Amino acid sequence: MKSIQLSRRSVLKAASIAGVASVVGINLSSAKAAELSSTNKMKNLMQDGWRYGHCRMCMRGTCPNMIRVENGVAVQVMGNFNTPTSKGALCAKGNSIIQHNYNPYRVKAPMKRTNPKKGLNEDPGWVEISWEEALNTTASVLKKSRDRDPRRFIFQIGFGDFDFFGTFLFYFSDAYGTPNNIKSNGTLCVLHYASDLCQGVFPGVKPDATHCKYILALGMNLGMGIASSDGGVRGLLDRMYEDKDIKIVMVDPHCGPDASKNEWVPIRPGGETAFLLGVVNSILYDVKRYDVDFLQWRTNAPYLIGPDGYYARGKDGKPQIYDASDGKVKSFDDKTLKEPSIEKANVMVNGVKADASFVLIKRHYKQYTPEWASEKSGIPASKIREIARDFIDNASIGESIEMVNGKGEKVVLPKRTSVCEGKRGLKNLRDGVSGDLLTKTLNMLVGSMDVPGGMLGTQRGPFLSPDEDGVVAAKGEARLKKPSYPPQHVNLKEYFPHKHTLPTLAYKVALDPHKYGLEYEIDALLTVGSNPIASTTEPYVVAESVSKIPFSATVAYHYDEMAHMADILLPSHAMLEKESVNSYEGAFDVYTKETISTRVMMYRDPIPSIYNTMQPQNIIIELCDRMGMINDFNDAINNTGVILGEVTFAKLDPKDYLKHGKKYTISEIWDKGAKAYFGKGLDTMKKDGLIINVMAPADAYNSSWFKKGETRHPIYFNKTKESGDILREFFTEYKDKVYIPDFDMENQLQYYEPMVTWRPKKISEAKKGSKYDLLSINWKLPISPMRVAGDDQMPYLNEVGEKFDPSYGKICLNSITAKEKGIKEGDTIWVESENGKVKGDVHITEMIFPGVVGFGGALGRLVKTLGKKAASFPMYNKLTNAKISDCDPISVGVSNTVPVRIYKA
Ligand SMILES: Nc1nc2c(c(=O)[nH]1)N[C@H]1C(S)=C(S)[C@@H](COP(=O)(O)OP(=O)(O)OC[C@H]3O[C@@H](n4cnc5c(=O)[nH]c(N)nc54)[C@H](O)[C@@H]3O)O[C@H]1N2
Ligand SMILES: Nc1nc2c(c(=O)[nH]1)N[C@H]1C(S)=C(S)[C@@H](COP(=O)(O)OP(=O)(O)OC[C@H]3O[C@@H](n4cnc5c(=O)[nH]c(N)nc54)[C@H](O)[C@@H]3O)O[C@H]1N2
Ligand SMILES: [Mo]
Repeated sequence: MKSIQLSRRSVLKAASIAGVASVVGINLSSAKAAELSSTNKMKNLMQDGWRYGHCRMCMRGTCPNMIRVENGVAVQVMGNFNTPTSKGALCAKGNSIIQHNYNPYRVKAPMKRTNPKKGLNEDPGWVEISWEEALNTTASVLKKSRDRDPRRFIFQIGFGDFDFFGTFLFYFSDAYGTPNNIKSNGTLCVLHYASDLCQGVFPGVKPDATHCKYILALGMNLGMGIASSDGGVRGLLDRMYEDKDIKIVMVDPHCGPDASKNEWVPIRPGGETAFLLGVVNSILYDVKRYDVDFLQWRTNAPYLIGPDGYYARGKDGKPQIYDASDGKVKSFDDKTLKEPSIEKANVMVNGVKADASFVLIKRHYKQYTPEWASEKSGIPASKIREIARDFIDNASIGESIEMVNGKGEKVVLPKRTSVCEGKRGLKNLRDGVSGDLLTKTLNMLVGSMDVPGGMLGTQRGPFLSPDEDGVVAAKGEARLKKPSYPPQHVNLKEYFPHKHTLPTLAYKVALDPHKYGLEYEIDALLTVGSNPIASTTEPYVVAESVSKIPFSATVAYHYDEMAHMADILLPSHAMLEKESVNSYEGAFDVYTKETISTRVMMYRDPIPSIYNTMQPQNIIIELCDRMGMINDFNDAINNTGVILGEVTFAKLDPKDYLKHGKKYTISEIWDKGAKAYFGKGLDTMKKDGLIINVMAPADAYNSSWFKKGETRHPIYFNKTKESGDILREFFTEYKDKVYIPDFDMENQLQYYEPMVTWRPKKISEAKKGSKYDLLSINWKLPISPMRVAGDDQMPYLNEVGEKFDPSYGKICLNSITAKEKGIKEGDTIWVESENGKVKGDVHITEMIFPGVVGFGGALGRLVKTLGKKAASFPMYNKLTNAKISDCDPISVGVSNTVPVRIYKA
């Protein structure tokens, strides 16, 4: 039970290798920060009551800021102007951070519930208690549960407190010994499988906007729609308005900020995979140009495939390639290989007839013409052809660029400048992984992976590594974890080896675990900054399940839905009161000139807390101590390493391991981690605020770390097929035992295929005249990306939202649809799906596809304890569901777009 396999951790492990290497060999210029912090301007500010910090008003948290404190009160905030990435900018969220501190709806002291009845409409009857009582009560229940069976406890975290999430992920559940570490952030955020499969990275890939010339984006923000100030958006705007040599095409049912400043190609929701198939088809059959060299040497396109759909292997067990230079079939790593053929068909390998995988790919995608794709997506065939041609014409196939690496050598790297990417709008659909894999196919057709101008992984440096077949080894969610019975984990992850997270399923199982084959029941829950009631789907089912768990405690900032259902509240410091370290590993939107090679380690010097609250990490450490598991906790850190940011983590040298019998504070732990990682501890960070680390340009590209032919990207997704075949065998063997509602094995497993096939789905079939005749969508807004930091409560943000964004908290309809339904601007309507209904006010706009009902912002609350305003917004997540038959079968992401009908309220 001790060594739970969690995908993120293995990626973290690999990341640490990259991290260490990037510190060696690379121009480490932390002296720069020291120099900057000693300038007169900064010195004067420090004397004036300013102190270093970094923002966390969204989950990025990578904009260093500064806070001025007067008589213990935070009175002013600004960005840290010494930061090379954010350059001292802050967004609206960042500017509202002081309100986060003085939010009147905070939990101000430890609380105990006196009303035993739990429910969203029950008054918990909070009574203030001491920290001693709160910690001892929680520790004693958790200890009892642990002694009985550690699996009976759920530890649940999310992005609400990303300071915590980004530095604490697994320790407590590892130390406790429960497999039930649940993250609420995932079912509506399934971004990861295809990037891991094709590029071996987590959380994903981003365009290199320093060099790229053409971005084809589906169902995503490139930055402006979410607006962090950490550098991506600025870099992109520079490319758009100064260099003027980048073309950005946004394929989306809704025209957000990025689309409005570039080309918006409106699409009917559900037609994304068809559109991408049409583009692939047009490249292969109209344009007929692609990066042959890349396909030959950096993908598995030449690998010969046998009649069973798998690599045809030679006598040595290795995949085989036909060498067109001498007409021989050779193992993929044969040193004499000169001209790998991607076109060879009907060649004999070890007694079977085989074709190069690219031959199969061309054959398979032949059926999906732009005319066919047009009918499914609502995008004209001529537009699909134009996009295919532009994608190739702008790709710079055959070009290269000279750069310097960390050893000071000049190296020549391929440069490819067309990229395709999708995010939640593409991936959170029934066929989301299929669509995502097609975006990778497009990038592989032009060779724009891990090269200047291409799609780059979050982890950079010598990160890619080949598996035994010479193809990128997946490190996270695309790595197959063998299915098994009986399930151990309350989210049934044993059946879904490539899932992201399954919080809603977990709470359904927790309601009746034995029905699902679990050998235990759930009797305790501890949550930090996570809210599966509001942020996932089927809120009332989750709430009912949470209410039935005999004991739950919440590390609470404010009285949100999870706090409302808890027995004990362990009040958390607000953002500014929390000490924190974080590391900037690259923007979440695009890489730009300033950000591509730069890592910034940042520190937050906490201001004195105003209420009887604690630093969340220290609450957990206190609990460990009181439960007698401090040694297990220390071991968990020694085993995992110290997490210093989303993907940066430091493995301690055994001589620096946390010692048994000693209770460390989180600051002491970070200090050790920072020293191990940067050779400098919290002292330096306190003094300088930042540690800046600049990589040599070439080293930022993974392709520069391995040679041609040494690590190939899979354009033929044999591993996806393999997972499906292994699952089929498993589910067939256990067919009388495994219980999953709404699960049809063949229907599910057909999606596990080596090449993408179009399949109709609920939303692509929704028709005029049927009960649910419209389609609903939802998007993030710059001022409300999620519920992180109580964004929906901040008066300043609500004011900015309502003043500047007409879609803020509104239900958007195209004028054609509004007219058809007899609805006017400002009318209050019900939006109803088969899962639930939501009421809200209408905004009529041309910036949405006709027939689509669009919800602006991740808003809406089911409790009134966060103020009237937060509770007044429509909550989109009531409309969706976590039925396996509606989710993506591989990532198990919820289909975030559903058929709906509307009527006046
Ligand atoms: N409708 C809709 N739903 C979405 C999304 C969307 O765009 N629209 N986005 C999805 C995505 S991409 C993700 S990653 C998930 C994220 O989902 P979660 O990981 O659950 O994160 P949040 O809902 O942002 O925040 C969780 C809870 O923490 C509370 N909180 C805020 N600040 C603090 C704090 O300082 N400390 C503590 N302890 N709690 C705090 C919030 O009020 C909220 O109730 O949401 C998903 N859900
Ligand atoms: N600054 C900042 N940046 C962040 C975050 C943050 O908190 N702050 N959060 C991060 C997180 S956790 C995530 S997951 C990412 C998410 O980043 P994105 O995926 O970019 O975010 P969304 O706005 O949820 O969805 C993107 C687009 O999908 C479209 N869409 C919705 N439904 C459909 C559909 O059915 N079809 C198509 N084609 N499009 C559709 C919407 O109109 C919207 O324009 O953002 C990350 N970036
Ligand atoms: Mo997310």
